[in-house]
Amino acid sequence: MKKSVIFGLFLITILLSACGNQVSQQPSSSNEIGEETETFIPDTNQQSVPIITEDIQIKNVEMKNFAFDPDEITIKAGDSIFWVNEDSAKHEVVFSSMSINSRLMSKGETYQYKFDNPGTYEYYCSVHPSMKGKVVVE
Ligand SMILES: [Cu+2]
Repeated sequence: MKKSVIFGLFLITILLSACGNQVSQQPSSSNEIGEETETFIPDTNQQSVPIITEDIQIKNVEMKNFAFDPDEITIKAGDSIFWVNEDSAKHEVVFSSMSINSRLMSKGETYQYKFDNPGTYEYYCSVHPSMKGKVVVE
């Protein structure tokens, strides 16, 4: 009798913790922004939505496992990219065509750049030249 009660409590604890994990895993920092913008576009009820939030967007690019994620990203002119270094190694965002660089970024450091002009902008990491990324500005 006692054993079955303890076992039952044990099961409930596992189930609760499993549910808790699923809930906390769902929001991803990089997906959140994308999902928000997708829900904004088909919304024809624009009366309550300020016009500014439609036009200004910041998209995340993670520097993870010696790669940019996503390595190619499309934004609109006036949008910004927000790079976050998730690696313990240092990384640097370098746009050779624009003589722009983030300087070396340690883990947790971020760099943001606003792209005003349409075009395709390739970049790389100065420390790891095989780390390459592309920003397409429409
Ligand atoms: Cu690097």
